[in-house]
Amino acid sequence: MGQKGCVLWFTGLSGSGKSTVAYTLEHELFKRGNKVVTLDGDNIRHGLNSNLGFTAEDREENIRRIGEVSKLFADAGMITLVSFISPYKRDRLKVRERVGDKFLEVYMKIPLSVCEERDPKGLYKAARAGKIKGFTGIDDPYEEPENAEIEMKVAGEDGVLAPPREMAQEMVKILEQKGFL
Ligand code: GGZ
Repeated sequence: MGQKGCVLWFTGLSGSGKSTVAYTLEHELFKRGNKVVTLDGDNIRHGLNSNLGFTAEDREENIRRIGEVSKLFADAGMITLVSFISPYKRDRLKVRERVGDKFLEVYMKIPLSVCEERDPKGLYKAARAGKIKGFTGIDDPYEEPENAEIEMKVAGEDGVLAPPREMAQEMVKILEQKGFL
């Protein structure tokens, strides 16, 4: 099978499609017979990190623990898909240094206006209304990656997203080219 463990670290705003693309990619890799695991808010923030909120300190600790867990999985040979906003550059850099050359950053470069327009859980609306404080992109910063290995963008000015399956297939190609598959 020739698989090498790695961490595919999805970063981007809430509603940018990180988890959708990660789970679509998980499915594609599973079909190919690869060993793959996905970490996201649903399986981490409700369990291992259930004592953490959204202050800068808590986000830092959230990302640190997720970085350590993803390193363990990658070192055990798993393709490890990780989907968190991870808004602070410094925290992402620390994980990158800790994981080493198995680390690939995937920036879901979707404009705030598009994420806010989609607002699948009504969180942006609540943040604008002041019902959620410190919401990323509204009153807490998102520090954009400058050298992400992979960038997923909207096409054209109308903000149309490529279907998740196309993005996932593109990522499979990139993983092959980089020698992880
Ligand atoms: C950002 C928040 C916040 C605040 C709750 N800021 O769309 P979602 O709902 O499912 O994704 C968001 C998720 C972000 O958790 P992460 O662990 O990815 O964040 S971080 O990497 O910054 O630690 C959103 C929800 O939690 N959510 N409050 N204030 N997102």
